[in-house]
Amino acid sequence: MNALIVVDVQNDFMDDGALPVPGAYDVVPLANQAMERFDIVVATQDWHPPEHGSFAANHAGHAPYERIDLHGLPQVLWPTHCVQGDDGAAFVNGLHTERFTAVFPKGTDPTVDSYSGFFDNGHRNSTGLSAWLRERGVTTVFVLGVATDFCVKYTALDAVGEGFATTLLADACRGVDLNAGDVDAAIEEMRAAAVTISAVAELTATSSQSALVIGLGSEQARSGP
Ligand code: VGL
Ligand code: ZN
Repeated sequence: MNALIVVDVQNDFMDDGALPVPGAYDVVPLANQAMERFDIVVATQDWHPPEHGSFAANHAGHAPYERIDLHGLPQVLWPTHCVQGDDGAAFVNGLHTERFTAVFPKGTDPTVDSYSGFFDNGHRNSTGLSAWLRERGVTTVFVLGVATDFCVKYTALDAVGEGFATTLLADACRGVDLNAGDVDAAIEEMRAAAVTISAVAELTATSSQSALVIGLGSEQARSGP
């Protein structure tokens, strides 16, 4: 069984949001198109309390995008974003949220950030996503959303770590690119970790349960005859 994981397609990550991801609005129609191909669609939702430790505003003398140590883990300080219940934390208008089978909030613990939809950044607490997927017979996941170089990357890497065959729908992802080249490096890191890099158009138009990917750009495809 396949599942689609839609990562953090929320107002604050859009082009005009509090933590803007350039081109993020382009993800919405591609996410809608991809969701039509899956019976199981899981959304992650960045869902921080106002006192969250990743917010620069909660660290006197620090500015957004500075790096600090947060309780023993490296942390990029972010503009205040995706505060629980605020409009910035809501899914983007026009995203077909009625196709979501389940939503997994993350980043609720103020002491640790949580980029991955599976675990917090310290890998101490699980969101329950792995168990939820396994209970439904899911063995293969497809990942899209924002940001390629943060939440998408760590979600895909954890999916592999949890034993799911994992494909990144790279055209339906956008990144922060704090330093030019971060997004490309993130994609290479995923590829090196056995994530297949593909695109929404490669999902077949056949039954959602048997959605197949040609696997363009995958190591397997490249090492073929
Ligand atoms: C994200 C930074 C902070 C993301 C979430 O969704 O990639 N990035 N919180
Ligand atoms: Zn966040």
